[in-house]
Amino acid sequence: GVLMACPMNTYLEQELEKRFNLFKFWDFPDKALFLDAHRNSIRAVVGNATAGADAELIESLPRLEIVTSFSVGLDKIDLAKCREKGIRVTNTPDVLTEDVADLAIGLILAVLRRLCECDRYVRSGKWRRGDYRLTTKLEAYTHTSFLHSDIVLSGRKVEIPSIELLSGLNYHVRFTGKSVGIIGLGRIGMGIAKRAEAFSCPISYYTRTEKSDVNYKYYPSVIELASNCQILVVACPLTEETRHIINREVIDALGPKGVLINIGRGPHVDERELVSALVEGRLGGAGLDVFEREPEVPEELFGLENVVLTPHIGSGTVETRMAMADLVLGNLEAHFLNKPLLTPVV
Ligand code: 8YV
Repeated sequence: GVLMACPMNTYLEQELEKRFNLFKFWDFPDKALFLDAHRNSIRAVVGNATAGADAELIESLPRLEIVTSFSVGLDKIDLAKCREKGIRVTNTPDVLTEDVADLAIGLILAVLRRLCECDRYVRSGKWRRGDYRLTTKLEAYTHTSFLHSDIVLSGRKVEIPSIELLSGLNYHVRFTGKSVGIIGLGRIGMGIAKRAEAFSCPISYYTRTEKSDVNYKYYPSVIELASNCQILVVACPLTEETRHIINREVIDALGPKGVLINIGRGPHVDERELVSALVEGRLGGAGLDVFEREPEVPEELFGLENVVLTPHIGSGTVETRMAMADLVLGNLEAHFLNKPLLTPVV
């Protein structure tokens, strides 16, 4: 038997149903009763970013052999417990890297160019009715101090007028050339860096240990990174060490001209602090795909046009979700045929 921890993907569910005796945990409101009846027939758990296998579930399944996660993040799986019990663990790396990196760039553009506000403006009929408050705000930069900075475009260094990001990001500002700081320079972080390079952005990063094989500027602390970039992107795994890695101090270092992008996990950010900083205009803006208590999103954010909110869709394209499902199925098949796992973690 295979236990699916929560609903995640219809194709995966159908394929699991074809191949295994599939139990859908959410079909059984009384978990204890369910486990009493089926604990001895479950040999695999399929989890994701919402539900995985904690110590309690692992302990209650004496015949559990493998936990396959429909996610690259493993924060919902007790890896130490799995190691201790000789339970194998797999995830879905690589196949989702490009989509998550794409979304990070999409959120940056959406926040800086206020794409969602613009869309709401057109749909509301204001443009047609001649309410030009939004479109004139676009040009409001003429009232602000103009700075000049050198940036490299298409390999050529050119002088281009640019403005600083303004307090509370009340203006539509350029992405090209803005400095981007990345927390975590793994597959996804590198994908974001490569894309931001194409926008002529100076890239810096924070990881526990400096990378010897990249030319981006390294900062040995998140505070230093945040103090030296305009757009800060969270792209590291969620661990005890990285929980609330974005705290008040970091938010203040990023400041009223800075933008926070989170495509990692909600608990990377102290959400109370983030909300108050945004509401008080101490942070320029934010693009958030993940939240501390999904699907709960702080309602204080709903009225802020310098904030863009998406419902944890980083890997959510047809192509990637299909590839992730195939990896889960491939790992289960390999395991039960005694073959090497495709993407083993434990
Ligand atoms: C998914 C994710 O959204 O890979 C991860 O770590 O968070 C996502 O890909 C999730 O697991 C889908 O069910």
